[in-house]
Amino acid sequence: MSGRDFFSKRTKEVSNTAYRKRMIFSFLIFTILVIAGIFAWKWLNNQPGDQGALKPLRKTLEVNEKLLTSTFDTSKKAKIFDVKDAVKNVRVNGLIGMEKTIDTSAWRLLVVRGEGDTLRISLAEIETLPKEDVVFDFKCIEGWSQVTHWAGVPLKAFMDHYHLFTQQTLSYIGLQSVDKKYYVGIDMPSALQSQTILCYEMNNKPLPMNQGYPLRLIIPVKYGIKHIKQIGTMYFSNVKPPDYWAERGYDYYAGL
Ligand SMILES: Nc1nc2c(c(=O)[nH]1)N[C@H]1C(S)=C(S)[C@@H](COP(=O)(O)O)O[C@H]1N2
Ligand SMILES: [Mo]
Repeated sequence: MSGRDFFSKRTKEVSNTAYRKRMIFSFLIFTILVIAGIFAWKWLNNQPGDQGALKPLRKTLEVNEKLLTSTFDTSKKAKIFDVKDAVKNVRVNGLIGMEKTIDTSAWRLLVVRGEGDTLRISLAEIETLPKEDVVFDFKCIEGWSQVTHWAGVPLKAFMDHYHLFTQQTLSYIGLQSVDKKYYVGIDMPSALQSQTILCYEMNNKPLPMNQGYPLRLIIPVKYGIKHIKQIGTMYFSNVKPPDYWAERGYDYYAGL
């Protein structure tokens, strides 16, 4: 039939059998799609977990991650605020792996340079290193943020001081709380970024115990989950160090 005929016949009533055929056909397609959907859902849920997310979902996260990290500009900085904008009542959030008290005379930062090769560094020693202030908008994935004021030694300056040069060529830094119950992995470009500090002061005073005394990480290009408090151990690796919140399904990089 010509195009013209076709259009002129469009409004013509379809016969009962043709109508029924179409109904059955549509219904079949619908049924097949529903069944395919159910199977896809079952398949997804039967997939093994991978670091807290179902494997195919974790794969999606990893693809996103590749896109983001390949375009990640290591010179990218967080916005810096004026000290007078910093809040005095700093929120306390997240007390996983936090000791109630820490004996500073006994505390040492353990820096694992390699297997069987660990530096033990006191707080007093860390305090002699170049100190930087960081005032930035601290953001938690729970949805709150506040401008806060911290100070400590830039992680890059710290690593240079202890001649951790080959370690800087590895892909990640792993950090664990003193009791090892909270732990994070940080990609090296973000760790070496100039605003990242090993922090021992808040509002010009020693860190309060529940804010991470004696030493915490402040890494303004990341969400709060990466700002580990009460650091006990630091190590370096080319494989992703275990990460407390990534294991529970959050994005490993948690970048802003
Ligand atoms: N050891 C340890 N560090 C931690 C956490 C934690 O539970 N334990 N929580 C993180 C989260 S989710 C946030 S938002 C910040 C909160 O830091 P604050 O208590 O100084 O506000 O600490 C991070 N560091
Ligand atoms: Mo958080």
